[in-house]
Amino acid sequence: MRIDIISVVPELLESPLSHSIMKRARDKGLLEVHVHHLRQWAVNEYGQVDDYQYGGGAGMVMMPEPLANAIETLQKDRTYDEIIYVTPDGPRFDQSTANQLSLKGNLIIICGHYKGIDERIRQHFVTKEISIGDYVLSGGELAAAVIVDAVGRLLPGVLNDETSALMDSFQDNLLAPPVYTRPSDFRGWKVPDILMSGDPLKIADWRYEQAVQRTKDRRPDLHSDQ
Ligand code: 6GU
Repeated sequence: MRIDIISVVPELLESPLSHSIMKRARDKGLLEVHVHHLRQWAVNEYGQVDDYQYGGGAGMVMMPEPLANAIETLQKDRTYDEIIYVTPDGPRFDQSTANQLSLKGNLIIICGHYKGIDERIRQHFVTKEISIGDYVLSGGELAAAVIVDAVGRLLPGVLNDETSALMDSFQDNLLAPPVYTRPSDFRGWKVPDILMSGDPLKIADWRYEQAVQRTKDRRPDLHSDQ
């Protein structure tokens, strides 16, 4: 999978996408991330990419021309399955969206700043809008990093047995069960006997029951009786 990100603060994206599992995905060639500085497509020598909004009001708007030129430059080399705009007024990101995006080949992600991007780019270029939650960030970069991480770890070959996504919270709309490691008795707080039993079927049943109970208790909105 290849993801091209258009940003006015590319530095914000480098670190989160260069460590741990994202680093492994990129080193293995399973995930390619290219971050493009929007200023390359600025409208003048001052690097201008934003301007006052028509109709008045505080806050700048990202101009259509640099964004259109950035997208069209990228499109010269390949076709993109989605052009995503990360914005707090988009549909909320979840595991199901991550799963769907992990099946795509090439994506563009546009990171907004200031008051957002000119509406005409949303209408004529953007194919999918995503918000990562009901709160406002100062720019789309951290949201883009969240999306790339959630999608990148699902690509075949990125995770191994130890890190497998199959038991993650939210797969099957269930939260993950509790986990324990050594020592089996820590300050008198003991690991549940069943996990020490060596009986894989009983352990699997216990984990499933715990996952269901946790989901009922903590996230009744996710829980279904099926
Ligand atoms: Cl995608 N961008 C910004 N700026 N704020 C957000 C967001 C995105 N998702 C939630 N808050």
